[in-house]
Amino acid sequence: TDLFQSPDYYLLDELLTEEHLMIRDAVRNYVKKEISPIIEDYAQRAEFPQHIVRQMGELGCFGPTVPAEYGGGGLDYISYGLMMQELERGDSGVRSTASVQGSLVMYPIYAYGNEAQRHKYLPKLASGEWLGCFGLTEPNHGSDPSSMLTNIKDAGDHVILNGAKMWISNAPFAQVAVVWAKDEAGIVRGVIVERGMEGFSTPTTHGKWSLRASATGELVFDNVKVPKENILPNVQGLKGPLGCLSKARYGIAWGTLGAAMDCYDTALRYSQERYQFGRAIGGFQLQQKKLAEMITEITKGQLLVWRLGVLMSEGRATPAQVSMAKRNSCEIATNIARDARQMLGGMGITGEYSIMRHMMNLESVITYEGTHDIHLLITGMDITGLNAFK
Ligand code: TGC
Ligand code: FAD
Repeated sequence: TDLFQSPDYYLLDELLTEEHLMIRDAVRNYVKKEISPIIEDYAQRAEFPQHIVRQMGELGCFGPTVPAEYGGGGLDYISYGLMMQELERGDSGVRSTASVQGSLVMYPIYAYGNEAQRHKYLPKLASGEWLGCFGLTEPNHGSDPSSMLTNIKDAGDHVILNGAKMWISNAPFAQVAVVWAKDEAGIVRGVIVERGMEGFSTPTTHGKWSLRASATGELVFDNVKVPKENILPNVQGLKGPLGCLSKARYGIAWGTLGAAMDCYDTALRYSQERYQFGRAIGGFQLQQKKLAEMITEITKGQLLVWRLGVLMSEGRATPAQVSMAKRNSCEIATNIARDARQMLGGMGITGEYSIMRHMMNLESVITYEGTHDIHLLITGMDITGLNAFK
């Protein structure tokens, strides 16, 4: 059987256009040919497969919603979602690389940058010639980025950047970092920092049991001189980085469903082939309950992200709607991975199957881009009008 069946229990493919299906199948085939055969090995060795950056660029996975004149795909949000779904079917770390590049680096340069910045950075990021990273989280300020300490001070034709960011995806290999820092008035500004600027370093974070095939690091700024032309001119305040997060969280809502689909497909097939007590384990009610609940949650999740994609393409989706979908997809994917792993018995803990890797990856995904708790509180605030953060 095809390793990459997409569960489509409610015939949701009928909601997609020919173009959507073509894009989805192209990324699905790419993952099948180039990612799945190698990714377990890279994850076991905790190594980032650098060569896939160019490949994903060529396939159009970076900044698919950015207009074509800047190297993007000029596509709608359903296309973007489907790409993230297929990449994360392979590995959450691979999808992370694309989320960061497209939504957290290209999007802010496109949305908040000037023409010179767009032309200088976007085509090289879109093609994968350059890799980017996004620095918001700090060692002491994760869920509450408004308390960040990283700062810029005016020094004539440049600013002096000081501070440190932590848990930054792509950092060790990135040529470009979009960094959020406070100016002397305490206003959050976006700054494009380039590798090679004096005083800028990107130490690698070691010892992760999750997203092992994605490189994570710190960004350390020790009196870095950044030319003023590298400041993003068209946004001020926390809504700058939060606006990028809305795009990336949307992609994660689709992506984690891809990981869930892979776990479901694997467990379903295994349950038909594995015999105990003289029969396929899929014939036992306890295993059927797990599988039936998995496909039910995947189907509900697919409907939610499809509708959200339509609203995103129309420019009508609210950040709180994005939070609900990110939270729901991460939760169901995490639960599905755990159940699927159990269905494989001892085989489930090995790298012979993808499930344990997905399960461990999803612990990062349910934490980054706003933790599970934070997204619940965003929904709570939206429906009650009462702010639980402050
Ligand atoms: P608050 O006062 O609520 O908002 C400040 C301003 O921002 C606006 N806003 C948004 N705009 C666009 N999109 C969103 N999602 C927005 N959320 C809020 C808001 O309207 C306001 O605008 P204005 O004009 O009034 O100034 O801010 P707050 O300080 O109270 O914070 C609220 C909170 C807790 C929800 C927010 O800080 C938050 O989301 N915290 C979680 C932090 C987070 O998600 N960090 C992620 C780091 S990046 C990452 O993890 C990448 S992993 C990538 C990968 O590898 O795939
Ligand atoms: P904390 O904020 O310290 O939270 C600890 C616990 O407290 C959590 O359970 C949280 O839900 C809870 N909590 C916090 N506040 C509240 C509250 N008000 N009410 C109730 N509970 C609360 N960041 C970037 O900027 N760029 C990246 O590229 C990036 N990549 C990442 C990659 C990985 C592998 C990981 C693990 C993280 C990455 N992050 C990145 C950081 C990520 O966004 C943060 O880890 C996340 O926002 C949570 O922050 P924290 O880890 O400091 O946890």
